[in-house]
Amino acid sequence: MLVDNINLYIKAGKGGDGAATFLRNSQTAKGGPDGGNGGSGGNIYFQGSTNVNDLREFRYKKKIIAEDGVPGKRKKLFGKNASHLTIYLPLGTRITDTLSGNVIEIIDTTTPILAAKGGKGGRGNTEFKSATNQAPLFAEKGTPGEEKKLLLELRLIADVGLIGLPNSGKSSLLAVLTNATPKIGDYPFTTLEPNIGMLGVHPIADIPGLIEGASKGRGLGIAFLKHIEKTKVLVHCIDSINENVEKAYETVRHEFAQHNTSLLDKPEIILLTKTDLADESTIKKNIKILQKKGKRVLACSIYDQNSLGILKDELRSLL
Ligand SMILES: Nc1nc2c(ncn2[C@@H]2O[C@H](COP(=O)(O)OP(=O)(O)OP(=O)(O)O)[C@@H](O)[C@H]2O)c(=O)[nH]1
Ligand SMILES: [Mg+2]
Repeated sequence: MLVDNINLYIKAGKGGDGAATFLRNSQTAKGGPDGGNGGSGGNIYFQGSTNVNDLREFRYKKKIIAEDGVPGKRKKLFGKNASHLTIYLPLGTRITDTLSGNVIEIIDTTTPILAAKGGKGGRGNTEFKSATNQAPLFAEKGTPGEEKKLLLELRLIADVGLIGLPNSGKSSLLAVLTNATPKIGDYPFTTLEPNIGMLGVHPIADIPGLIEGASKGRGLGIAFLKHIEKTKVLVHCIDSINENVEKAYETVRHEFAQHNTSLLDKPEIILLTKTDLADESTIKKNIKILQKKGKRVLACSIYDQNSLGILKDELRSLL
């Protein structure tokens, strides 16, 4: 389970002030009131989106402020309404209004949720003209936009967890299977924090590589295993050119056992990665060795679309 907590301040736009003006032109020296109304301030909406996977963007963007409405003008000109702002959030985001305690959850991609309402535009003095007051000197002010201090929380339970030794191609796979853009590097421990991406409606997470002794704190340790405890399927990535694929497999399984033995019973696909780097006989030999584990064994390369298609189909049918 990946948890993201973010504090966010939002403020809708203020309504534009109404104008208090009087008609003046070459024919009219002392005309009647002609002040227009102010425009309304911009609303802020939340909307669920499957193109957003996490709350990363809000780690730096702490304040979101919508535009103000434009003030009214002379000649009964109305000020323009400000445009509204929509903030896209991943499905499953919980939003708590820290003042009122109200909680809403983003559950679909279709319904925009009004988070902060823009202020109303003030009426211009034209609207206050009456039988008893032909020349009102005043106009209304626009009202302020709503402002809120929110806590955004995302608890994403990945359906698929990509696991394996460091440098076995987990993040590369996440990048080709989903819309995620994790860091990829030709060295161990490129991934320092789990990444998540969506394969259709299914969240997939990669986690930092595990090494022998991870359960005793070696490498980045095994704390990240908690992120994959609730996944439905594990994809155990093993580099095709690893000289001892069985040892690679058992090393990771051994660290699982130290953390939580229930991980050992999870449905698992064993995936030989980077097949473009190995010759066919090595791949065949390694598949044979791994098949002895009694699991489904697949082989793929991020450069071989066909192999990725097979993997995707297999995952879809398991989910
Ligand atoms: N030729 C080839 N290289 C690959 C393939 N998949 C991954 N790589 C390379 O292998 C290296 C490691 O890839 P990563 O995806 O960062 O591996 P990782 O398992 O996420 O590594 P850590 O985050 O360090 O645990 C990078 O240099 C990738 O470009 C593949 O299918 N073919
Ligand atoms: Mg990685």
